[in-house]
Amino acid sequence: EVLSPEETVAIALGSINVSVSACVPPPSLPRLLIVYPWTQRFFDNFGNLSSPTAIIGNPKVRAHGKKVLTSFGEAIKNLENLKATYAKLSELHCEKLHVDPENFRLLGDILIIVLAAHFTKDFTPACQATWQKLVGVVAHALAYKYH
Ligand code: ZNH
Repeated sequence: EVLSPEETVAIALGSINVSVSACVPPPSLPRLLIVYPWTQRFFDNFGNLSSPTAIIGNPKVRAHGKKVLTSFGEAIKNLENLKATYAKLSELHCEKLHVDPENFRLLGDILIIVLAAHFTKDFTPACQATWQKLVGVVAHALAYKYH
């Protein structure tokens, strides 16, 4: 079964709305810090990150994860103009935070795993295909100022 681009975007938007409105805490950032522990070094001012439980319960991690997901939502509203939308953030991550852009890809894959775990059979291959594109263009736009 082949979905139109409009349908796949609608599904993508739908899943963001569902996860936000159902108040599911966006667990992508804690998962990134647990699965790829070296990413913790960017957050050494966030307090206790000594175990998966500490990371999941850490309010700063939670708040920052929400910030990142909200910013991700902005991407969906500005797909036509992503580079400009993320120009400032790209500069921040490159020049001030020194986050290797490889980490944007890792976070994108984590987000997809989180969505798959949450939406189970509703997260169809077509839906995944849309999300893979979305996290790909977001990572690309965020890495834009790294040259
Ligand atoms: Zn990031 C910050 C987004 C990824 C690290 N970030 C940030 C912010 C935002 C973002 C919005 C805020 C800014 C201001 O405040 O101005 N990110 C984002 C996105 C993404 C990201 C969208 C993807 C998708 N990051 C990331 C990663 C990492 C990071 C991957 C690592 C690993 N960030 C970061 C840091 C910071 C940020 C460190 C700072 C924090 C604080 O607060 O300190």
